[in-house]
Amino acid sequence: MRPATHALIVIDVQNDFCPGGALAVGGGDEIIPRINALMGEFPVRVLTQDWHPANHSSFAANHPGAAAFSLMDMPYGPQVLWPTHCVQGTGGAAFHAALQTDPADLVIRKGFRPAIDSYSAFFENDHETPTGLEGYLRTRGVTDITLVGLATDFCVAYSAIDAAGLGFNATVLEGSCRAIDLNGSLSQAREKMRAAGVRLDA
Ligand code: VGL
Ligand code: ZN
Repeated sequence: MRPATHALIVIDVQNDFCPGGALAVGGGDEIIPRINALMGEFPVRVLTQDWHPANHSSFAANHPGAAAFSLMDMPYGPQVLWPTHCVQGTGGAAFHAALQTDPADLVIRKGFRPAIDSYSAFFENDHETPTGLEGYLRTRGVTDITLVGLATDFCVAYSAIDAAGLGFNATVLEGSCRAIDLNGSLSQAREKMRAAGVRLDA
């Protein structure tokens, strides 16, 4: 067991990000057995859930004529327009059935405001609006955060970079993540994580 100050954050292991889902990440379900095992090693365990209303502004379908995976300028910066995914209360938004959710201390939902996306578990895409996770972790005395889940180059990377920026020791276990890799986004995300002081481990 790791020290009491170490938290595991499991990012978005939901049906829509796994094979057969609306925004499937290749091999997304392969990481689940290792994540289940990791949960037994950490005294603090948090799951995140991408949780969008049907009218969410990150969905291409809500912008007539816009193609999925195109970029749109939002008041908070450029935003990828995604296929409709992880709609609140749908099967696609549910955790994958193989993920053990009982060991989780906290489930944090993000992306529920229609006008703004939230890749990071800590801040929405304006890099300002907090999710509340920082307060939870600090009040539990957490100093070290290990991140796993989906997708490496979006929600995992944004969460890890924010964790490092907030002063946590942040490690991403890349073997327990899978990437979308949209136009080189994986190599870019790895560069940005390294530059932010995130440790990348297998
Ligand atoms: C994610 C795109 C849109 C993720 C969530 O979990 O990485 N990516 N919403
Ligand atoms: Zn999303």
